[in-house]
Amino acid sequence: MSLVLETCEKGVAHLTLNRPEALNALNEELIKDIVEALERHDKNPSIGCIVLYGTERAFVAGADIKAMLPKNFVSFQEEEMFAFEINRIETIKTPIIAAVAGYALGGGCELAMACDMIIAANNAKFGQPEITLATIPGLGGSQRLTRAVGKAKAMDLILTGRHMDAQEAEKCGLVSRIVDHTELKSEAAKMAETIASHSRPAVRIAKKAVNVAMETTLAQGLSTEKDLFASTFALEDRKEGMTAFSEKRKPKWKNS
Ligand code: DAK
Repeated sequence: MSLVLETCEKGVAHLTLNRPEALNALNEELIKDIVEALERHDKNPSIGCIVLYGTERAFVAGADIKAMLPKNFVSFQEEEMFAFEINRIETIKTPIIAAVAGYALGGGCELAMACDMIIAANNAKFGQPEITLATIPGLGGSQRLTRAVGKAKAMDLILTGRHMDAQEAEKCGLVSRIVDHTELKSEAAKMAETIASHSRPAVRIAKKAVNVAMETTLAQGLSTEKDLFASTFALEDRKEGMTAFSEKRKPKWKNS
């Protein structure tokens, strides 16, 4: 049985991580199920956005420490553990929202950051506490957190191992918005449905454009944006969007 529960509604795939007894700690099975579900929904033309949820107590409390305990230096040289799977999330073209309540620590914070945006419940706690285990972030935390919040805050979090609350996470730009924990699901669904209501290929191009900004120089990014912008003019939907505006009606997307 999968450790990810799935429902689909109004063009949105809702994926709920279901290993509550270990606060959704990531093991091989859970991460495999997450990536398999993401890749399957990414190929489904009726899905325009994906939301990842945990429980109210924990989004994900990190990689499974008990499963990592027997590993040694050679294990990590010879096997990827699930670093490979986390990197596969980067290849998903459909936008992914991490809807975080409770703990998003270590690999959990890294999983949320591998998504396209994070919406946080007011009880969310983020952190990279690996230093308290005498190790360091290994699923992108030292890189993605630093890009998201800057060097000073990333150093503070990674070297102290402290948890950061939702307010601080929003203030430093890690999360896009905070909602009451009772409204996390409905607010995430609303946000996802809005994204899914737009032209699917235009959304994918917009996601690509923003991601380029994280990887390149301003000059190269602006040049890529120019090309991507021009590419939207090859879409039937672009013509429909501008025609519908001129005719004061709602656009009818063909997603082509
Ligand atoms: N792993 C395994 N079990 C965990 C867990 C984790 N990360 N977090 C919680 N649990 C389990 C607890 O052991 C406990 O299980 P039982 O004792 O009931 O069997 C249950 O979940 C409830 O946890 P607590 O009793 O501790 O609950 P509290 O409310 O008191 O505390 C807490 C919640 C989240 C503050 C606490 O559980 C905690 O500090 N958890 C550990 C957080 C942490 O250190 N996370 C970072 C882990 S290191 C890589 C791959 C992966 C990684 C790196 C590299 N490569 C492939 C290169 C990732 C590393 C990490 O994420």
